[in-house]
Amino acid sequence: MSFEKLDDTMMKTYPTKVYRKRKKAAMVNDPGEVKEIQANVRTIPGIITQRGCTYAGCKGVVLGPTRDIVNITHGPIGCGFYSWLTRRNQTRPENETSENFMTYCFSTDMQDSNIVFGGEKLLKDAIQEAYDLFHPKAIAIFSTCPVGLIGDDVHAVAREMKAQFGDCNVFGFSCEGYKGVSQSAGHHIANNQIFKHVIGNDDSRSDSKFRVNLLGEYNIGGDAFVLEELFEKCGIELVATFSGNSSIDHFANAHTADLNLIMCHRSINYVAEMMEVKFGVPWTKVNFIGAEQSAKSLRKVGAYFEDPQLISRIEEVIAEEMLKTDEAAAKYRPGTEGKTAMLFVGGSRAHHYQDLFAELGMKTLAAGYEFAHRDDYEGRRVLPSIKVDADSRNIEELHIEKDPERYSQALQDRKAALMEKGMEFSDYEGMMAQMEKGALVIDDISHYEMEKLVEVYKPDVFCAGIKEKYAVQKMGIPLKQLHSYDYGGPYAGFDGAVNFYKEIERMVNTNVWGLIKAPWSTQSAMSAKYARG
Ligand code: CFM
Ligand code: HCA
Repeated sequence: MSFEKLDDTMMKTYPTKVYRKRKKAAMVNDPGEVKEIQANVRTIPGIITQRGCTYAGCKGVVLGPTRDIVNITHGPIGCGFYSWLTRRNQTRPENETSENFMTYCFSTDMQDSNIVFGGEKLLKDAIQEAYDLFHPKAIAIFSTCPVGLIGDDVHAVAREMKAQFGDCNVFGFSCEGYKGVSQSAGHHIANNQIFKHVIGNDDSRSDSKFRVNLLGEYNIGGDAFVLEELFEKCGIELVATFSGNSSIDHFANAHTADLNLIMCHRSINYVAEMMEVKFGVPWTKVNFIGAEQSAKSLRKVGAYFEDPQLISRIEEVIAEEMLKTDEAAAKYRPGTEGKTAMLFVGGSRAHHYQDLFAELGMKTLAAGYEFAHRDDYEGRRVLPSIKVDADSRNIEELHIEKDPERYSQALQDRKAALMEKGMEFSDYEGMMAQMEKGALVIDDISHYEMEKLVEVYKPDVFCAGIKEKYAVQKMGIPLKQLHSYDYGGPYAGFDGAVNFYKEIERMVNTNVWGLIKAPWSTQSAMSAKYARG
């Protein structure tokens, strides 16, 4: 199938204006000549997108997995309810008496009268109630769309309550769902506030030699548990994970770590950059999805510390773990070799999981992100802004168009500082450079485009989320959720790779979905009836 043909079937049926816009977001990949792709722009109204909202990115994604912050959603109950553990982020409190609020859904449950007369009083009462009931170390407030529209000042409320309690950190997030174009704006807001209110509050540090943070690992299906064990085996101390299996205490002294390892760059690069500017902690990207990538990432840590003992311990661990993954790959590969996959997920898994499919001998025909930025695709730093230390907890952002001189000076300083530490300024691998020539790359794919892709290419497995799952399965193709992992996982690290191989081999060899025929595909009367509504 040529792309022209696909273009005809998939896009040309759009109205001209829509076609012109969508065409910029879809292309045939050439790893040798990575082209500019349209990303992080507003979804065209009327199109069914996979995307979520800013509130989801802030509350659900970045802060949600922390067990001992009482996370209060200020808004109508649905926002709190639908972001309540649906992401399958897991946690393990230190002991039976340790706090874990993740099983609760805290919300102010705004009513019409609060919209009309204001919701600040309601919010104060909710914060007071949470404090009286739990005496938590911290309470976070998350604004939903109506809060922004009526203008409740959640930050003023937070300051007032914090001063009143004296022993509880209270802070707010202006993460109204409509801000920005996707979840991505919510990540940024979350990163800024956690940096401003928490990171750096505790300077204590252990005397272990290799201290790292893992950023952008949210412990979906237990991924972080696997990585914690792996790091421990290698003798590497994990100071904080942002924010899988995490506690606010870990965040508070994260700045004492020697190195930041970034797993999901899209959601947390802001924290990494701010920690680099403010506390001098360098960062590098890692990928613990797939056996090869896990080994490569561990070696990267060894190389950074330049410690012969650590390096040889890491090699021992890799050799031991690889025995398991090689054996499993040999077992499952006969059932997966030559099969095809498509991956359309948020901002990093649509890239990372391609490595696992490659280990199964499977080809990725098409992939794309919901809300990633150009750098995630193109692999080069597209730096719209640079963060500099403004001598306070607020890191200042310089924008190239607003302040070109200071921007270029800051850029030079950043490059020089990194080179001094022996690190590259563009230590980066984007999705496109690693995908095959001829594969399709599509940003913010629409539901309609997805259906067309499935119709034309008939992949053996489609990877996406809950909104896509049943539509794709009704077309006879199995769908693996790469957000929640359905009910499976963990898939990270070596143990995770073994789980994934097994699961995918089972799915691509199950023909049950192909046996399903929707009644309207064979009975025209039925289709007419549904069309009438
Ligand atoms: Fe990063 Fe994530 Fe992802 Fe993401 Fe998400 Fe997620 Fe995802 Mo769902 S932080 S970008 S905003 S890896 S929640 S754990 S699965 S879309 S690809
Ligand atoms: C979100 C959370 C989500 C949604 C998953 C899905 C997640 O961004 O709103 O669409 O199935 O991973 O839980 O990405």
